[in-house]
Amino acid sequence: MKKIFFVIALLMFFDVDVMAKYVYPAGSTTTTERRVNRRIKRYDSNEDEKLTFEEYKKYREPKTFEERQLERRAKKKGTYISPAEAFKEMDTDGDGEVTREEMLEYEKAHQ
Ligand SMILES: [Ca+2]
Ligand SMILES: [Ca+2]
Repeated sequence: MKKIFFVIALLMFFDVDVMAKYVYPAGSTTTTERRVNRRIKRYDSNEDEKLTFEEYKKYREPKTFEERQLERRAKKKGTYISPAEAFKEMDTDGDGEVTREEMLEYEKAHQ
């Protein structure tokens, strides 16, 4: 039993997303919020807590082989949503920037 807690603690330390898969139920608010927060923190280059389209595009660029494959597969299946489409849908007040709340709403709607 002790071992399990140790593993969970390790996962918490290294990767919230990995932990989210095993500890939190899929699609729980906590997981989504963490993911959105982390994404904004990482790609918000001018640190105003909002993402412009330019900043969002950097997030959407596939960075690994797996991501490129997923993107290709989605395009084939017709489930691919372009960065421009997603951004437009997320930016509900249409001010050209996506806030944490706007992104969170979008993520919740697309789970
Ligand atoms: Ca920004
Ligand atoms: Ca907005």
